[in-house]
Amino acid sequence: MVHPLITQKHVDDYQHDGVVLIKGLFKDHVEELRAGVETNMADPGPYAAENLKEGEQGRFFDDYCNWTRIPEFENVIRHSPVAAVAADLMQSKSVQVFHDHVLVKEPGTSKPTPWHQDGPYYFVEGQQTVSFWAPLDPVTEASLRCVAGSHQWEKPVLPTRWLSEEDFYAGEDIYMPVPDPDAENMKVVEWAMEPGDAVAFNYKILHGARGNNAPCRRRAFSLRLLGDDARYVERAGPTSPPFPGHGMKAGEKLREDWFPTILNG
Ligand SMILES: O=C(O)CCC(=O)C(=O)O
Repeated sequence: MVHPLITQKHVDDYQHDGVVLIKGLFKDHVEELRAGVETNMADPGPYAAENLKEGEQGRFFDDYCNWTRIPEFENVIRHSPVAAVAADLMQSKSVQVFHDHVLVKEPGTSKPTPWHQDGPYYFVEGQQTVSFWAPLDPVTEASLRCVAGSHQWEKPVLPTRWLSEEDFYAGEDIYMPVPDPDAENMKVVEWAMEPGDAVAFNYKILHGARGNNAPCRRRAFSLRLLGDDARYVERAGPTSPPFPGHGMKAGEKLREDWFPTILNG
């Protein structure tokens, strides 16, 4: 039996395509998440970034790894259906928190979010991973766009810096160049979404988003969770997020005191 918010088809599609829409995942927590985003923007953490170059219109704010200091985020992580749904989708007994990410595009921000896979920026690898991207405003144009099946690609996609567009791990040649899914006729999935809906996607899924030319804000809360087989890996340089001083070694499970298990069934 899967969680009542989803069906077996969600699980099968997640395994096959690496991405599914979950209607209403955070429907009872929208106001709480909005309050958390307001706190986050009023009091940004050390990793907060503004992602527009001089002269670009609008505002594209992002920040991550704040859930331990923003009670609304912690409450949603621990007390919404997200852990149970994550376990079903990943086919995992355990669910561990990796981190949260807030991404806000104010109205009139035409800058797209570049195509990227999250996995290559992270210091963790595994088949059982899931990221939930949840808009806190109705969204059509600036919804998340994902390339179905890209979690099965043989080579990871080269990670780049969003603002400067530099390579993240300069000189590494294990990566494939960033493709252009629209020009290359890839199967891009995207949905018009209501606040509280979530796109669930594997860390290896190639994804991006258009700019927000709509008259309302596009606030999004993203939550990254891990399953049974996730292990720490070394990268060729500092990762994003960096988690300085983590002290983990290749092949270890992520340390429980920083990345707690929120479900173990
Ligand atoms: O919100 C966006 O524009 C992009 C989100 C994203 O890349 C993510 O949640 O991993």
